[in-house]
Amino acid sequence: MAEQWLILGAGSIGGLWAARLHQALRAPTLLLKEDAFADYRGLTIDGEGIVPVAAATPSQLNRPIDRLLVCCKSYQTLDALSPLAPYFHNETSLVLVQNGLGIAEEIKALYPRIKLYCGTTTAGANRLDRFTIRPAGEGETLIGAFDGSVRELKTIADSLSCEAFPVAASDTIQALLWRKLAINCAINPLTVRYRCHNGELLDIEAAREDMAAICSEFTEVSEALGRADWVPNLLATVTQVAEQTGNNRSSMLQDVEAGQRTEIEAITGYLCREAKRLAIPTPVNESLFQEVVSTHSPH
Ligand code: KPL
Repeated sequence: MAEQWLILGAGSIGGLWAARLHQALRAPTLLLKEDAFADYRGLTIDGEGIVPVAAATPSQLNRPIDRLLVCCKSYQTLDALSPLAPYFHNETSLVLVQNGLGIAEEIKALYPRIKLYCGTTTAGANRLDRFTIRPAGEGETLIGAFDGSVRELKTIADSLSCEAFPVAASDTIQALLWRKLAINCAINPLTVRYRCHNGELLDIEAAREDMAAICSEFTEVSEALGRADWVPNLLATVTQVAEQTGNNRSSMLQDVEAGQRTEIEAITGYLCREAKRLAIPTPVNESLFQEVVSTHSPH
């Protein structure tokens, strides 16, 4: 059935999304590695019980992939896609929803035939253990076409949308992803440097100074790329997000505390690579990148 989605990445968002689509009778299938598949008995949604989303390993697939939702971490994506590539065809739609930027370009270069969409979500969820997810507040999930073509965008967004996990089509997705990148650059690595909740950054003078410097470096790169109007008044926006998510520990701080690899390469690293290409100095972002990579990213 063309409507069915394969979902790669059973983390907090991918798992919650899969469970909601299953409950809405859309019959998604989780793609799991062999070891995870052996232990899999369904997803548990905290407070609701087990949701028996179907699962398969890439080696069990043996059929063309029509629709693939990718929610894994940026640094896992290319390796996770390679065993699936033999099943891609001209009509394969791939929707990428993850923190950071840069992976979509790599996917498009490796698999130019597929139809690529990108998304961003503010839906909240925490993973309690491998297959247990605690929903943490409804959010907005938006999806747009990677190359700007919108021919089937609405059909794709509708097929991923259900009452408990609403998804809408966006024709400004590149601007939204750029703005999200800016917010993540200005909050996530600082919560690692100062080991604090998002809101506490605003109470620490040195952190406030760093935040202002990150925003001004980000704005300079945005201007050089002709994207200044995607991030107007960036410091005010970041301050507001830090206040609104004041009690959160950022995803990067959570990764560091769990001893897991962070997404710094796709967040601050992406900005620094763009800045280098444009010969724009970004010393504050650069120092945070080095700090998080060297101290906290096991490879
Ligand atoms: O997206 C986030 C993250 O932690 O990755 C923010 C917006 C900083 C909220 O915690």
